[in-house]
Amino acid sequence: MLKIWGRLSSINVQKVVWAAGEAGQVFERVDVGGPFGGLDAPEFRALNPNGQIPVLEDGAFRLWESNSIVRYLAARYAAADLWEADPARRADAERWMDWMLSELQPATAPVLWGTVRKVAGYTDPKVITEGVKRTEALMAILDAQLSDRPFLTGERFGVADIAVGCGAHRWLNMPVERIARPHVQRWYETLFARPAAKAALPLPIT
Ligand SMILES: N[C@@H](CCC(=O)N[C@@H](CS)C(=O)NCC(=O)O)C(=O)O
Repeated sequence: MLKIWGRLSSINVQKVVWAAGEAGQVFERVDVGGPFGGLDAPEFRALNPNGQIPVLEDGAFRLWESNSIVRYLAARYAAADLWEADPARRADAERWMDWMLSELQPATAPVLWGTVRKVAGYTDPKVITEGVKRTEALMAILDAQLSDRPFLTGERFGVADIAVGCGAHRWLNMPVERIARPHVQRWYETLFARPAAKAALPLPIT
C-alpha cells in the first residue's frame, strides 16, 4: 500500500492525496509536520533530507517534491486518465504545475499566514494587501485560461487541475475580498465535486 507522509493542512500534501485518490490508490497517510512535528527525526530525514512534506513511499521507492509525486502517481497508476503521453500536451500541463509552485503558491502563502494562521510578521495589513494584489493578477491569468475550456489544459481533467486546483481552493476560501472570477469559480466547483478532491481539501482551510 502507498504511504504518504504529511499533515493534510499542507497544500503540497493535498496535491498528493488528491492525485492518489484520482488514481484509485488506497494509501496510508502519516501526520507529520506543522503541529505534529517529526520532520527533524533522523528516520524522517532519511526519507527526505530537506525535512519537508510530502514524501511518498511506494514499496522501496521513495519520492519527495509534491509535483514530482503527482506526476509519478499519474504515470504509474493512471496513465490512461491523468497522464499525457504526447510531449506537447504533457509540457502544457507541467507548465501550470510549475506556475503553481513558482507563482501562485508564493503569492497566496503570505495571505494565508496573515489572515488564517496569524503568523507573526504576516498579520500586517500591508503584507496581506500586497499578497492579495499579487494573487489577483495571477487569478486574472487563470480566469482567462479557463474562459474557453472546461479544464486547464483543455477538455480533460488532469494533473494541472490538481496542482492549481489546490491553490484555488485555498484562495477562494480565505477571509479576504476577491474580484469575481466566473470561469475560475465554475472550474473550482467542478473540481470540488470530485470525491477525491473533497477527501483531499479540508474545509475550513487552516
Ligand atoms: N517544493 C516542496 C515544498 C515542500 C514544503 O514546503 N512543505 C511544507 C508544507 S506545505 C513543509 O514541509 N513545511 C514544514 C512543516 O509542515 O512543518 C514540495 O512541493 O513538495
